[in-house]
This record gives sequence, C-alpha cells and structure tokens, in this order.
Amino acid sequence: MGLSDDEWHHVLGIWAKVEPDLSAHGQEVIIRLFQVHPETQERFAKFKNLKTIDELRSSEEVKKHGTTVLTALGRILKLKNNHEPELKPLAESHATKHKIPVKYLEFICEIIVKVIAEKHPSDFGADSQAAMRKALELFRNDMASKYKEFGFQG
Ligand code: 6CQ
Repeated sequence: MGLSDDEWHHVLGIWAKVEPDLSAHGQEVIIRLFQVHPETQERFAKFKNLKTIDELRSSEEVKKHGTTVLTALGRILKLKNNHEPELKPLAESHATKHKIPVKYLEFICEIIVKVIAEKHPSDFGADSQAAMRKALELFRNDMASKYKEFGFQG
C-alpha cells in the first residue's frame, strides 16, 4: 500500500514547512500526547515527574526530544516507500528496549496530523492531510510488522 508520486509530493511539501521549526512542533506533539494519553508519559523516565503543562513547556529536554522524534520521522518520510533501512533500528529499539505498543504509535501519528493542521491551516488542506495520514499509516504498519520480527506483539 504505497503512496503515489502526487501523495508523496503533498507529504514532503508540508514537511518542508514543518522542518524549519522542528523543536516547536515536536514540543507541541509531546505535550499534547501526554495530555490526551497520560499513560504515554509514564514511558519516559525523564518526563514522568513533570506534572504541569508549565513544567513541560519550560523543559529543554522536552524540546530536545521533540526535535529527536520529528527528525527521525522526517528522515523516514523522505525515503518514501523505501524507508526500511531507517525504520528497522527504530522498530528494534521501540519493540525491545522502550516496548511501545502500536496503539501509542497510532496516538502520536494522529496528534502529529492535528498539530501540523493547527500550525499550518492554509498549507495543509484535505488532500495533504489525507496523504500524510496515509504515509503515517504506512510507517505504522511497517513498524508493526518489524515489531513482530523482533518478537514484540505490540
Ligand atoms: C520518541 C517519542 C517521543 C519523543 C522522543 C522519542 C514523543 O529519553 C530517552 O532515552 C527516550 C527513549 C525513548 C522512549 C521512551 C524513545 C527514543 N522513544 C520513546 C517512546 Fe520514540 N519515537 C516515536 C516515533 C513515532 C513517530 C518516532 C519517529 C520516534 C523516534 N516513542 C516513544 C513513544 C511512547 C509513548 C512513542 C509513541 C514513540 C514514537 N524515539 C526514540 C525516537 C528516536 C529517534 C529515539 C532515540 C533513538 C532510539 O531509537 O532509542
């Protein structure tokens, strides 16, 4: 279930708008993820103790992790349908070390779409949103099958 050239064009077009400020986008994604799905915060030893939104907002570590997560995702998106070499180590760490269920990957993907939509209302129309959802679904499905190869049912 790959994406068409046109769909990738949409995905990489909006990503080019996200990229100049990965840390702010990533920070927002993390804070929203923790707010909407508090169980996800428990997975981060570094963040478990940040109780309030203000604490999360002022944490330099949250910003740093925001850049980490979106940099990795951007690399994968740019490889289009050939993301296997970049995805494999990520699937391995998230399956065997961090033990992150596929459900949580769904949560974060949904939030990524929402945050981009809020920050770029005029550049992220219905077609782009649909293309991005499809790219993220491809990412998740491939993560899920790699999880199984690493013996994690997700
Ligand atoms: C991740 C996710 C977010 C922020 C940062 C990373 C929101 O401090 C540490 O050492 C963190 C170890 C770690 C944990 C607990 C980690 C490392 N992740 C998690 C948890 Fe991942 N991550 C996710 C991605 C989906 C789009 C991507 C691209 C990614 C990248 N991660 C979680 C988590 C828990 C709820 C989710 C949903 C998630 C998703 N993550 C880590 C990365 C990268 C590049 C790294 C560092 C290298 C590695 O593989 O450990």
